[in-house]
Amino acid sequence: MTKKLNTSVCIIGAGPCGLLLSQLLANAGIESIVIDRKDRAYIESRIRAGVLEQGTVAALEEAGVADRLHREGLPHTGFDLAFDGDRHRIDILALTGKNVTVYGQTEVTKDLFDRRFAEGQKFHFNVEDVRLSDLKSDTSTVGFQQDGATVEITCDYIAGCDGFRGVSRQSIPSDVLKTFERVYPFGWLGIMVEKPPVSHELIYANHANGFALASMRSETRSRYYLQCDLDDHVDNWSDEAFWEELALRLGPEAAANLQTGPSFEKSIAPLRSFVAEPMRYGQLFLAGDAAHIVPPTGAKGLNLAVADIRVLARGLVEHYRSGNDQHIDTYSETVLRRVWKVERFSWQLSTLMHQFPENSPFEKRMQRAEFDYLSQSEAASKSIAENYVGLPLE
Ligand code: RFL
Ligand code: PHB
Repeated sequence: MTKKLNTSVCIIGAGPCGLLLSQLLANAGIESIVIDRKDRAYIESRIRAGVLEQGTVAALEEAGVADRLHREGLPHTGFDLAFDGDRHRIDILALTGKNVTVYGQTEVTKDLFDRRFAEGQKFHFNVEDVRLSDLKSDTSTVGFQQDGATVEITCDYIAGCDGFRGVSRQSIPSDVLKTFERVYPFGWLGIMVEKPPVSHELIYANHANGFALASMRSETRSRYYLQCDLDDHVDNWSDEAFWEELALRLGPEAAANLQTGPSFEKSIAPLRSFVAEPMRYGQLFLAGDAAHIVPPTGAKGLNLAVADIRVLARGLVEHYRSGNDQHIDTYSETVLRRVWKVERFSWQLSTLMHQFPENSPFEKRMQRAEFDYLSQSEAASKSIAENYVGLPLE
């Protein structure tokens, strides 16, 4: 027996991208069904991004899910870059008139789930064997298995919001899809700890032993990262070893304020730059990590995903309201222009702030010269600041 369903937009993936799209569509009276191969509890517990651009906050406001963010989010007006112990503050507010907000992706996801559940959004969790078909015809189909039954959803459009390892991108024929990739020769070892952050603002540090980042989720919860080898393992890092290395890489001034304690999360993430083009194939639109990945150094992944959704939702709403397809027809070119600029920034900041095993003494001097230039030039600092707070939507 096949269970047959129909909707306007079938959204694959209940990460921040898919949830925000379903909310923006619902606000405009457009029906969607969201499917995910995991369940709500699993999705909500994934610890990831922490820094929201002003445009991301505006999108969450527009969606009507920013009340808690405004109560609990921490507005940040600057951050520090450190190089072998020297520190330079990028005053993003003074340089751009904008700020960023520290508010975890887990919280964004919770707020979106709460609202979607309260409004009766249709979800299918724990789906398996998802297949997309008829992408080039007016009615497309998403089929999957759930609790041993076959389900088929027919729809006008499919939103592929299923992350880097999802099925949507793979459903685009290989002679159509072009991919661009750079894999970095190191990872980030991250920990979360119930202790006040070492500094009120983020510190990105390049030390001879490797990169370190001091971040936070609140005034009592800190998030720290260390550059590590790709084949490293969390079991190689006791909390004590982590604290010792972090103190060394952040430098004595910051280390003097470091409050240590038992970590309650420890994981290693690889770093990658990746773009897939085009981001539309027939009735399928790709958005977020399904289409592009940035290394986390610029804090851009979630923000870029939200920017895609703002453009996609605008196009879909216009289609259903007035039959005007101009924005959905230009979706891929429009978002890709911004995607590449954000890829450039994330790659550049990653290149400046990490120790690359293949770097010669010349490249190391180049990194140092770039840091010195940044520290002395308002123009260079402004360029970093305007990218960090978020480039305008196209
Ligand atoms: P997600 O969050 O990966 O969600 C995709 C969803 O799709 C589901 N899925 C499927 N569902 C059905 N069928 C299939 N075949 C499926 N395959 C997958 C998955 O279960 C999942 O629920 O993608 P989305 O929505 O595009 O959101 C992207 C963001 O999650 C990501 O870009 C950020 O987390 C990146 N990122 C950061 N971004 C920032 O903007 N600021 C940051 O400070 C920041 N820090 C980070 C980060 C990512 C990190 N890691 C671990 C990758 C720090 C880290 C360490
Ligand atoms: C985080 O808090 O997880 C975080 C902050 C800034 C980044 C990356 C990750 O650039």
